[in-house]
Amino acid sequence: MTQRKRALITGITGQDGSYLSEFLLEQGYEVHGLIRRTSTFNTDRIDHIYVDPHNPQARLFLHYGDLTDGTTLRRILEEVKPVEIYNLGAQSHVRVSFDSPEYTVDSVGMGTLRLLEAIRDYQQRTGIEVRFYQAGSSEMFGKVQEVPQTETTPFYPRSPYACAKVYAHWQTVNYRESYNLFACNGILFNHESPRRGETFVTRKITRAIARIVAGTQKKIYLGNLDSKRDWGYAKDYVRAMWLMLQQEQPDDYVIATGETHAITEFLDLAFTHVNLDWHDYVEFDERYLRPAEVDLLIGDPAKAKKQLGWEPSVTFEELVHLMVDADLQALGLASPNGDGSTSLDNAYIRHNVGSMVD
Ligand code: NAP
Ligand code: G4F
Repeated sequence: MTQRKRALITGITGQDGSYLSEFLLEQGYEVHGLIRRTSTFNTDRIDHIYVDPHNPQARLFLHYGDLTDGTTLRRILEEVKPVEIYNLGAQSHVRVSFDSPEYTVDSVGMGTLRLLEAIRDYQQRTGIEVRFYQAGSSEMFGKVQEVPQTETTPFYPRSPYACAKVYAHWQTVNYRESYNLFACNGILFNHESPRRGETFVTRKITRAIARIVAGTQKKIYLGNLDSKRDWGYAKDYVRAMWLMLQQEQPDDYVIATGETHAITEFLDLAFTHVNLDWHDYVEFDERYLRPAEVDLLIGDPAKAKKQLGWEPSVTFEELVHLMVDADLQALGLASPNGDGSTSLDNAYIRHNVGSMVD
């Protein structure tokens, strides 16, 4: 019997880690994930695919560790012996990175270096090739030098998070060129889903809508509504990560939809989906402003399309609707009826919301 391919994922408990785990399990992989020890459970997004490791059917295994702890990374590599490593772990919130710059740079920048060093050492000693994926970000383009952004657009990072991602990007290139490591940078533009962290703007909006409809929230407080993002669906984006590691040669790829939308457009689509007007609910709060903003992101995914055969499968409107539907459903307010619309009783919404905002 041939041995299953073994993958290691840092950040397995995050949005992308959970979708990538599902995807790799479907492809027949044995999946190992690095999880942080926390005082409360942090495995909500992967609980549904976790099987007790004593069960012979188990193919998902979790290991305590942290990207700030190089010793553990080395030990886990020795134990797991993965052939593919996906480095998704990060303090990934841009606004928070201004409050915690050192920790952000340690986990995002130095964490990547620690992992690359561990892989270099492991590969040199064992002769086993390990393929490495680095979760790069469109935030690296920051104050954009070109529209749309491609693999050759110069970086101009505008936050501690983005600076750390640029560092991680170039270390990945450097290990590829210096040590012949099969290392790829994905430069992924914003990607969202019902599993998106609750403090990122899209999920903050869709979650608030569900609570407004439920009558448990009256207003939503947001910062800068003028910035534009190239938003795609996370499930599509994890497929691109895997495709990069299946190529003959390691390379770097922009993964994006090629469309950009303002936050106000997201608000429009999301609120009108439940027959509400966002102007009645959105308030400004300067706490959500950033010391420096990234105004416009729009990626050109032509290289990924040509070389990986990758294309997004979900439109912006579908994405917004599926996120709103999922948050409504989570509160027992609606169930998807297959055509992207909700089976919400609009009279019920008007009744509940009306009584709240009057
Ligand atoms: P996410 O939901 O915030 O997940 C981040 C993951 O990293 C979580 O599993 C988190 O663990 C883990 N983590 C945080 N600090 C860590 C540390 N010190 N050591 C080990 N693990 C740590 O992020 P995501 O949206 O899935 O994004 C995945 C990766 O892609 C991140 O590197 C992000 O920066 C990058 N990226 C994301 C986007 C996007 O639009 N989503 C776009 C471009 C790039 P806990 O669950 O314990 O917190
Ligand atoms: O949803 P955001 O926090 O995402 P941001 O900053 O674009 O970063 C995300 O995407 C990156 C890829 O480009 C990833 F690398 C990164 O890890 C993360 O996943 O903010 C989007 C926009 C910003 O312009 C922000 O200023 O929304 C604006 N915004 C307005 N009000 C807000 C809010 N953002 C948040 N999080 N919360 C607000 O209340």
